[in-house]
Amino acid sequence: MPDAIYHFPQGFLWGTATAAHQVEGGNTNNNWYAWENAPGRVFQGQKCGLACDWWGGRWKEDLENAARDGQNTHRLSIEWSRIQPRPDQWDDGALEHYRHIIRGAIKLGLKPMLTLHHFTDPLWLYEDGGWENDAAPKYFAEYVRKAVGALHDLVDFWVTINEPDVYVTSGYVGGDFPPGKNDLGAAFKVMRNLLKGHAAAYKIIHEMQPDAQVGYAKNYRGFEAARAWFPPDVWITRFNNASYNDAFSNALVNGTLKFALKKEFVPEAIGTQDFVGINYYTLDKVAFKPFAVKDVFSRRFYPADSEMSETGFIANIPRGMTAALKWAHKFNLPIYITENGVEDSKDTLRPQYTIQHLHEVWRVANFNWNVRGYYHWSQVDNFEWERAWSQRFGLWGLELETQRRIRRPSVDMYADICRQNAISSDMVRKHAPQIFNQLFPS
Ligand code: IFM
Repeated sequence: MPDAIYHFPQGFLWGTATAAHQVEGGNTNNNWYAWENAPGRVFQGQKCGLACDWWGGRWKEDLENAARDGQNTHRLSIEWSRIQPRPDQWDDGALEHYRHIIRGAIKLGLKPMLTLHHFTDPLWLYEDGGWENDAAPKYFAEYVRKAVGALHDLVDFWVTINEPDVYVTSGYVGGDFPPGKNDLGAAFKVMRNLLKGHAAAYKIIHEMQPDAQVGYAKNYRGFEAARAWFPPDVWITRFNNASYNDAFSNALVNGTLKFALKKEFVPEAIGTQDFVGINYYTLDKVAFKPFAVKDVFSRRFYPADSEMSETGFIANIPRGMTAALKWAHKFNLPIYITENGVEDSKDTLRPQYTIQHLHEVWRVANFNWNVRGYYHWSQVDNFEWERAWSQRFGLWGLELETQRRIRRPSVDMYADICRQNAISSDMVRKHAPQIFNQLFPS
């Protein structure tokens, strides 16, 4: 009998999240394939290649592991470029293949949460201006109608678009994602078109499935003023929050998109989310930086003395999870943590990171905030976009050359939590003893 136990609400969903391009492999028909094959775009010229070979059938091994280890849901995505390889061509075989995978997940007891767009676009759309093209929301709506039409007897839990904020800032401001631009005008246009695409998808899904649960996955980045006593830092922190964290979600409430110093009314977006999906990883301190127009007058950095992930990408700051939940709570809708995790090939930080973040989730759930599920990113190491294979986010490791799955200690840590729907003192003693006193003060 453990000394103490933090229970999660009954019926809580426990899963992992993946995305089509990152795990499937073998797709040469989307913008990321083109990006990887352009010189200097991806870490050391690495390729997605076979990825985790889900398209070849290894989804089964990963989902069987997930189910055996106590998970009851899985968030996966489908790949637009496979379903609509050309503007005038649909591939029913690809849809049938997805039906096969989703049926497999359900059979294993994993409720599917299905993402319709996770960063990748078909090459034909990319070559026709991508989401800068004002026809993109209409094309997306056609794809959604086709895909949801084929899958709605199996799925009723949908994410329309994954992290529109990352898609836009990485592709049109920072330049790390295709098309590698630095153009605020284009960034605004793309954000607005993604918003229109989301709204159209929401309506199409509800036409077919009135009771469906539909949302989008928001990349919530924590921002804290570097000097809380210094008004310019406080002001620029608010500005970062408003443009990065609030823009898309506020437009779903009031229809007004305020982003990249522009504003537009998109009335069809009003009321188009049934839950708030949060992807939370880390938090920045923000200081006012005069004259830095390109950096929106901000210097962002991790708090001094933060515990850092393997390549320095993520600082372990669990209080940012609380900030994300507080932000989500104000929408008065069910909340799902649609992603959370850390890159850590040696699995030295992951057990502690995961338990600390889940402890924050537990805390608000016990104030009766409506948090209903948690998806760890990710089940198995996968292709990490421009950082390729240099970052390992899996509970399970992946040996690329052989496709062998490598069991990390975190597999048992997460399985214990999922099976018991709780974090107990015994679990913390076993998997992350260094935080025992912090979690269970005597
Ligand atoms: O791998 C990504 C995922 O595709 C979107 N959210 C963040 C993850 C880790 O960087």
